[in-house]
Amino acid sequence: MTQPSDQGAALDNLLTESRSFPPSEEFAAEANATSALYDEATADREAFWAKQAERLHWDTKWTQVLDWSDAPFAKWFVGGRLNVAYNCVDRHVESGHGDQVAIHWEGEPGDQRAITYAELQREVSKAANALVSLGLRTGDRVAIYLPMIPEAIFSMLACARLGLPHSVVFGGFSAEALRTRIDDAEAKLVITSDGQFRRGSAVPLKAAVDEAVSRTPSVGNVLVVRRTGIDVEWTEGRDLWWHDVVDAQSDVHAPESFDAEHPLFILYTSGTTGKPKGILHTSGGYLTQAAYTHFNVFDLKPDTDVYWCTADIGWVTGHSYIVYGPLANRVTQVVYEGTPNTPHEGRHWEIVQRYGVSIYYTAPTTIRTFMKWGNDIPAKFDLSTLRVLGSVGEPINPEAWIWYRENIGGNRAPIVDTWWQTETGAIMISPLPGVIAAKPGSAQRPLPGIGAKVVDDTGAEVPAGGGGYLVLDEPWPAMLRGIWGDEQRYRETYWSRFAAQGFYFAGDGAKYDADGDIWLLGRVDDVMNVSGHRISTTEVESALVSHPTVAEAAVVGATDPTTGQGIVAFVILRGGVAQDQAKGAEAIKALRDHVAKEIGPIAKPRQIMVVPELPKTRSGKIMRRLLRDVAENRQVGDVTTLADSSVMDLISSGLNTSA
Ligand code: 6R9
Repeated sequence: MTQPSDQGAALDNLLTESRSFPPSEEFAAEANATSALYDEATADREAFWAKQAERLHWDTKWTQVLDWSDAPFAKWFVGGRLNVAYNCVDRHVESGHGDQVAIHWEGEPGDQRAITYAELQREVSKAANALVSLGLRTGDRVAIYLPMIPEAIFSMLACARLGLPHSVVFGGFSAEALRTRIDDAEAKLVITSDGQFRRGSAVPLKAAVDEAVSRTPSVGNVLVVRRTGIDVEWTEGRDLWWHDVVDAQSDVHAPESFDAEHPLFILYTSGTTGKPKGILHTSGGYLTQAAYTHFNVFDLKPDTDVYWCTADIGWVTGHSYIVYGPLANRVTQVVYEGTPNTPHEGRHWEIVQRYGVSIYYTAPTTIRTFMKWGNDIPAKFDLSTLRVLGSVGEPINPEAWIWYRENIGGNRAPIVDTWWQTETGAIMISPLPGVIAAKPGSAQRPLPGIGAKVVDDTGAEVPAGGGGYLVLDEPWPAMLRGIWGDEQRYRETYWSRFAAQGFYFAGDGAKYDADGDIWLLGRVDDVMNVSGHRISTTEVESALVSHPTVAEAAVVGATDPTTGQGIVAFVILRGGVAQDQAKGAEAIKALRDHVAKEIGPIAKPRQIMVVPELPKTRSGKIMRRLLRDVAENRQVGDVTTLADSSVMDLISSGLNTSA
C-alpha cells in the first residue's frame, strides 16, 4: 500500500470534461432546495443544523447542537431524545397518512406486496414485541442477514424502536465473514431466512448462519423468515420461525425515547487490509442528515414521487437511502429483491414503468452494465415519469453519465452524483438538482452545512485546478461515532493524517476544476505512479469508457522494471460490438492511442486485456487488488467479499485468448 505521504501534491492527469447541464426552469422553480440553503448554512452552521433537526419529532429537545469538546468523538443534539422508528413510521400514521403506500415490494420471481404506513407500523410493532419476548434489552446487538425482503426493513426498524443496535450483514457474504461480524459485535440474535432468490433460483442462506453460529458464543437465538421454502437444518431451542414468533404478537407497541447519541447501528466495511471495521452510527444526528439530504438532493415530494434506490440493505446506501432517510421523509418507494437481468435485461425499466418511478438512485457499475446490454433495452419502456437520477459508490465516468442522462433520463432529468461513505453516514458532496448546473463526472460541491476541501500533503488547500486529498474540515451530524470496540483504530484511520489541522481524511484523491468544483479520483491507494507521474485510475478508466467499443474498464498499476508502475487495463466491450474484431491487435492499439489522445502519452496503458467480467464487491466497487494480482502474475488473493467469486476464474481463464 502506498502511504499518502509518499505522494506529491497534485495529480498529473489532464483529462478535461467541460459539458454542463443546468436544471430546466420548471424544475428549478419547483425545487425543494434553492441557493438560499447555501447562504443559510454559511451564515450559521449550527443554527442551520438545528433547523434541519426540526424535520424530526423529538420527545425531548436538545440543549446544545454540537459538543465537539472530546474531538474526534462528536455529540450532536446533546440532551435530545427521540425514537428513530417512530419518526420513520408512526408519526406518518398519526398525521393521517396511514393509507399511503410506504413500500411497493417486488420479489425476484414476480411476487408483489404493497405495504402502507399503517401496515408498516403493525409489522414493526409485532417484530418489536417479538424481540422483547426473546429477552433482548436496550443496547443488545442484533445481526441481520437477509435478502431484500420486507422483513429486512421490519427487522431494522424493530431494532431501532427498541434501541437495539443492528448489524446488517450482506446476504452475499460467506459464513466466515458473517461469523467475524457477529463475534466482533457480540450479537445475541441473528435474523435470517431459509434462502434467497438469486437469478431465478432459490439458494440457501440459513446454512451459512448455522455454520457461523456454531462458533459464536454470544448468539442465543436465530430467527428465520421463510422466503423460498427450501429445506433447512434446525437446532431446537435456538432456531425459531419468524411466522411462529412474530405473527403471534400484538401489533401494538409503544415506542420509548432514546438519547440522541444512542447507538443505532454498526455496519462493517472491509478496508483494503486488516479485519473489517465496525462503523458506529447513532440516532439523532444520523437521522437528521439522512432525512435532510434525501429531501434536498433527490428533491423528494412525498405526496407524488415514487422513489427507488436499487442498493442492498447490506450496504450503507440501503441503510440511509432505503430505510432511514426516505421513511423519515414519508416516501413511497419501490424495493426490489433481485438482480437486474432476471428474467430479462429490462427488469428495472419494467419496474420503473409499472410503478411510475420518478426518482431512481443506483451505482455507476449498474449504469455501465446497462450500457453494455445496449440502448435498445431501456428504449422499449416508458421511462417518462423519471425526474431525478442519482449515482453513488464510485466516480461515474462522464460517458456513463451522458448515457444515463440520454437513455434513462430522457435528456431531461437532472443527475445527482453523490459522494459519501459508510463513515459519513449520509451524502456529503453532491449538486443540488434545482440549483447547480451538473457536470458529468463531478460530485461538485459540499452540501449546505458540510465542509469539504481538497488539500496537499501539508494540509493546505490546493488552488483551483489543483489535486490532492479530500478532507472534511467540519464535524457533521451523521458522522461515525467511532469504530466498534477500537478507539485507537478510529483515531489512526481517519484523524491522524491531518491531525494538526483536525481534518477527517476520507482516503480519496480529488481535484478542483477551474470553477472550484470537486472531482473524485478514487481511493488514494489506487493512484498509480508511472515514471514519477501520478495518474488516477479513474481518469484512465473514463478515457477508456469514452471509446465507443468499451462498456467498462478497470485500471491498475503493475510493478514495472522501467517505469516503476505500468498501467494495465481490463476492459469489457459493449453489447453489439463485434467482439473478435475488437479484441484484435489493431483494436487494442486503437484503445491505447485513444487514452494517449484523451489524457496524454504518459497514461497509455502498457497492456489492455479484454475480459468478460470485472471483480466487484456487492456495492459495485472494483476490487483492483485482485486485478493487480493478475497483472503481476501472482496467486489471486482473498475473494470472500466479491459479489461473485467465480469471476476471477473467468478472468484468468479468458486471458490466454485475449490480446
Ligand atoms: C456510499 C458508499 C465509500 C467510497 C468513497 C469513494 C467511493 C462513493 C462516490 C465515490 C466518487 C462518488 N465513492 N460515492 N467516489 N464519486 N459519487 O459508497 O459508501 O461503500 O463506504 O464507499 O466509495 O471512494 O470513499 P462506501
